[in-house]
Amino acid sequence: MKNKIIIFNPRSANSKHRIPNSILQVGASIQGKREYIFVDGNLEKDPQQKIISLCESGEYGYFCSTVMPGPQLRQAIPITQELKKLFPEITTIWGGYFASNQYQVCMDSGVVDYIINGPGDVAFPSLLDELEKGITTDLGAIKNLIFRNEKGEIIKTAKEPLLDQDALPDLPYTHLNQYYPVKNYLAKTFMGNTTLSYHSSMGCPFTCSFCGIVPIFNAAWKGKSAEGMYKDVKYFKDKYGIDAIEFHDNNFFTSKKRVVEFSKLIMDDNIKYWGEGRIDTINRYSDEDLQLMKKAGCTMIFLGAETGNDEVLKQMNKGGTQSGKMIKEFAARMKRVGIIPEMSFVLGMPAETEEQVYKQILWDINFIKEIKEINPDTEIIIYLYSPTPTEGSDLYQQIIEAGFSFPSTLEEWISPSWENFDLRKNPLTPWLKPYMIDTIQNFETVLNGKYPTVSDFRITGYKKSILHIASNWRYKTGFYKLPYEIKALHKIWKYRQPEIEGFYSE
Ligand code: B12
Ligand code: SF4
Repeated sequence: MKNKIIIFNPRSANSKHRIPNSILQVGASIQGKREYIFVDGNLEKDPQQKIISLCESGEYGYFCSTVMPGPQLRQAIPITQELKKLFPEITTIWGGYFASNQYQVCMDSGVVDYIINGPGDVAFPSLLDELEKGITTDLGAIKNLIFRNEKGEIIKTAKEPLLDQDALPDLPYTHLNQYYPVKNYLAKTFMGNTTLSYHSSMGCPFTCSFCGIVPIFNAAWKGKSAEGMYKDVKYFKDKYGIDAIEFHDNNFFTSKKRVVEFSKLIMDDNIKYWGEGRIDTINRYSDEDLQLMKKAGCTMIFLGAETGNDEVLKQMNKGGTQSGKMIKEFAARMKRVGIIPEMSFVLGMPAETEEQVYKQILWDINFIKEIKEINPDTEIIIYLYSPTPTEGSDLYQQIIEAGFSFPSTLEEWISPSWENFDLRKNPLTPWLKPYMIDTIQNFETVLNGKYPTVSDFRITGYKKSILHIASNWRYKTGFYKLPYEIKALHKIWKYRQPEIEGFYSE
């Protein structure tokens, strides 16, 4: 029977691969009901050949891929294209952030048949049921789906409210283990030797106009209960001896009650943890809450500071109550508590004139230096603003008026400049001039020299001191131009940049 399913995770990083939670959750939705295989592009030498061989067996009817922007496109696009050429009868289904946000270009490519738009827990099995029946007239009733109707029009169905996350089936770790040993995904990080990557909630209650998750969740958020999370953590502690967790949630700290309860539950387990949150949300936690979290293992929190400029924060539609003043106070608070704040800044937002764009960049550079003054342990991540189309926002209107447009073919998305765009390193935004990008990148090099990230545990001792001395005069005088000597040291010691490599690994 030709109805087995391939669920593919295209290569997303060069090493230390995280457990592929996206495809695990897709697998969970059909576990025990349908026959499927996981293919992890991170761990296959030649995933294309592997997938072709599977299809040649004649047993597979579906090729399903998760697709994030950036490096995953490099495998997802050519493999899907080749497969459609060789096996046109195989149904191709994409899901994930790229497929959902850039659905038009995916559907126009002629190689993607269906897209799951956001959570696939119900949509994916429902689509398979419909396709198996052989009649596809009811597709419009399936929520979170994008398809072409008989007239060839692209239809985006209604969104499904977020599900009770505790009611979702367990992730099929045992099934994954048949193909790729789960223990190999538990990475050594700056927090511990065996780090679990875990996703405990869906969505985010905010609508920042620059963020790619907004069109998918429309300000909705739902999390697993503290007990539900702890049950999974305990499983990994007992079976694999984990000593650290990276929470991959978009906004882990949304519910204080949940975070505090979870912290109490893991208090004696000797597990460190890291997660992403908002400054204004966590600033509402009391000192006692923060101390309890620290004691339970909360080591570092990734925070979207974005900018210290209140006007620009408004333009970003950051929502909530964040301000430049709050960012500074928060950095000081974290210093007292002993949790490392990892603040990301987005530089290069559009403005009315070129002069204003540059002035804002210089202003933010000074702001970052002030933060470092207040709490030198603060980790700084700098991104260049890479627009994500949250259609309808003022910012979207502004970037379109400024002459920005997205690629109209999948091939263009894998060209080197667009790949860099996805990595938020080369934004292709017309208002950002090369000299501005130089200033930002040179400052970043000097900053990383003076304060190497703690997440790179290779840069310690004398290496740290040499880098510090080499960068100090530049940092103090503001002379960031051509910092070749620091770049050379970074190259020799293979300095890692969390903003490019993502998360924490060797
Ligand atoms: C883990 C992760 C990574 C990992 C690898 C992921 C992997 N697959 O191996 C790494 C660290 C490599 C990574 C890198 C990047 N990432 Co990333 N990443 C994530 C993160 C934190 C978690 C993904 C995850 O596991 N989610 C859990 C699963 C269960 O949720 P899900 O993916 O949404 O899956 C559900 C649905 O989407 C759907 N679905 C998804 N795939 C599929 C496939 C099929 C067939 C079906 C039917 C359904 C389906 O069903 C699932 C279950 O309901 C997300 C944020 C987030 N919380 O999701 C960002 C996120 C996806 N990343 C993002 C980005 C931009 C990147 C980068 C490209 C850029 C950057 N600087 O961060 C880099 C690339 C850097 C590099 N060198 O590789 C953005 C995408 C935003 C956008 N504009 O679309 C996100 C949303 C973070 C953010 N808030 O900005 N990332
Ligand atoms: S708070 Fe963070 S995750 Fe939520 S919409 Fe804003 S940037 Fe995106």
